[in-house]
Amino acid sequence: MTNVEISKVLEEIGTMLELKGENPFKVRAYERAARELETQNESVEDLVADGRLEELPGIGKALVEKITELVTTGRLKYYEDLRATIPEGLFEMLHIPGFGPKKVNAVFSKMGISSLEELEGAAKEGRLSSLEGFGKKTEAKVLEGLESMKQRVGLRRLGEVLPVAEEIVAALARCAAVNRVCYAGSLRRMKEVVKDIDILASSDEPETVMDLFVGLPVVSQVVAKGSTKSSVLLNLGIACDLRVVPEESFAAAMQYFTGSKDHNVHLRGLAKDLGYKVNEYGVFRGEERIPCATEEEIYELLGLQYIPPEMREDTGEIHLAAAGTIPRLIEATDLVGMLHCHTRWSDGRNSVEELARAVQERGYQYLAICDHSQSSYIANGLTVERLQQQWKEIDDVNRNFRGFHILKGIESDIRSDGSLDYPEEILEQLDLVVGSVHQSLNMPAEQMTSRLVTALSNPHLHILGHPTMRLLLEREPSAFDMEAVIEAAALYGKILELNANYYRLDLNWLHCKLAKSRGVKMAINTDAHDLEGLDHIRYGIGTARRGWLTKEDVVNCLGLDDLRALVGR
Ligand code: DGT
Ligand code: CA
Ligand code: ZN
Repeated sequence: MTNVEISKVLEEIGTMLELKGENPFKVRAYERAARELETQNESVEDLVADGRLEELPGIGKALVEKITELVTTGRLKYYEDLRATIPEGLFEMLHIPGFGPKKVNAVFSKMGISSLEELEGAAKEGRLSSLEGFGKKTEAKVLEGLESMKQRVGLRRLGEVLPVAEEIVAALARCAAVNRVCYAGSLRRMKEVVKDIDILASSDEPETVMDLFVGLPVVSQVVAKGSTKSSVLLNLGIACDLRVVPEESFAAAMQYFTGSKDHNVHLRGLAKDLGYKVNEYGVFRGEERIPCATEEEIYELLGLQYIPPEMREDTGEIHLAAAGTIPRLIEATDLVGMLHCHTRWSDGRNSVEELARAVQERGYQYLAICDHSQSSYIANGLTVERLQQQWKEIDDVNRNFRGFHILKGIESDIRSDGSLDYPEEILEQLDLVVGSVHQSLNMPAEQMTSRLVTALSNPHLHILGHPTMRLLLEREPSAFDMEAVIEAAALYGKILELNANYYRLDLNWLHCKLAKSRGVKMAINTDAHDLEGLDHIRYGIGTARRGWLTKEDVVNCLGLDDLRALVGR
């Protein structure tokens, strides 16, 4: 078991104890132990094997026993027994935004509510607000949260789905009976959240391909199996459709099933005016098929430049294509620097050196380390003293690199009044200041707008981090006037972040488009807390392309000297 897996179990025990209203000290002990193991460099399995587990801070005898049982048997009786005593509905309630274990315990122990339905009933009847510490506002929030939960059932985040789709495509591509295979739909358009996976293959032996498809290990249930279309449910919890078409239809089918629907409707109208018919089987003039081997040929036939899938949302791209002015969208290889990453100095998993090596190996020329600032004590934010120690380490590590440079950055909290988290004389010594809101996310919209505008007007701030604070399928964006914030960024010459973490993708693609139209520069940042997090950059690139961004719009496409000049450092 990995450290993260073990720490998840401990964290869940903490949550379950809290759900049961147990002693807070006991709850904290598990939470603390979970954090300790998660940030441990050494493998917990090794520590158990060497009998050194007890040396870790906050890990007493009882915890040693439990962790040992867990890593040696892969199970933990205490955890399983605890879980069996808690109704499943209480776990579901934890997914309601703003509804933590304490509140769940309150409705369960005081009102006997143990399911989402009962909770909704109580809220609708106004009974919830009579509970101590609840009130009308909480009640309204619960209803709102339940509503948004219903909407997100059956949706998954891009970053959860794309790797699985690639695995399926790769497995099909290895089959000799398959000519071409690709995923289409919202996934190919790199939409941040998708409903299902649409896969398309061309083959003369569709049955062989379908047999292979329904037997893949990622499949949990076969819903329908035919020779042209099969539908399955994936372990991931969403559906996947495979359509197998003759080779001559492949390009048209790709175009059709990539969507979006609005783009296709617009395109078909255009085709009709030119005397063509375009559908999923091909392109036709009357009864005659016009051979098109690629999507490029289809667009060309209609007098259009090729339109990248990410742009196919019918927000003006067809006009650009007709005028021949589709921009060359940004690509992952255009990025030369990685900004906003975390190390062990705050809540990341790696040392400065490990992170820098990994970033260099991925082909970048520089890295800005931006750990959390002092107010973020939960994330182990840096006091001035620790920040200065980190600078020393960065200087030392920098001496070991050629053709690669580590910048001293920070992800400073933006406090409720819009101020940053360190005195000026510290801020001015930093190479790069990202400012982000992490607390008081729900202040009134006007107040949040002025908080962000104040931060943008601060001469020491360079980048506004994850501006809306949303977490996809989990937390709604904070309410504020986005136009005003973008205007302020333009006025003060500040950079807005496109946070590439697939839980965030913040700014979203429409905001990116808006920012670009106001001449505001963006930074595509992974906000990585471990090495795997560096690879989330592809989701940021996808979102940037949906927002029509080119490399000229993105500051980490600049060489180091140009970037320094831009931020005045
Ligand atoms: P989602 O909701 O994340 O699955 O989004 P999409 O875009 O993948 O939607 P989906 O899976 O319902 O359909 C895949 C593509 O097939 C869609 O992007 C366009 C095409 N399509 C599906 N139904 C229609 C339709 O009724 N009319 C047209 N023009 N295109 C359709
Ligand atoms: Ca789809
Ligand atoms: Zn942050």
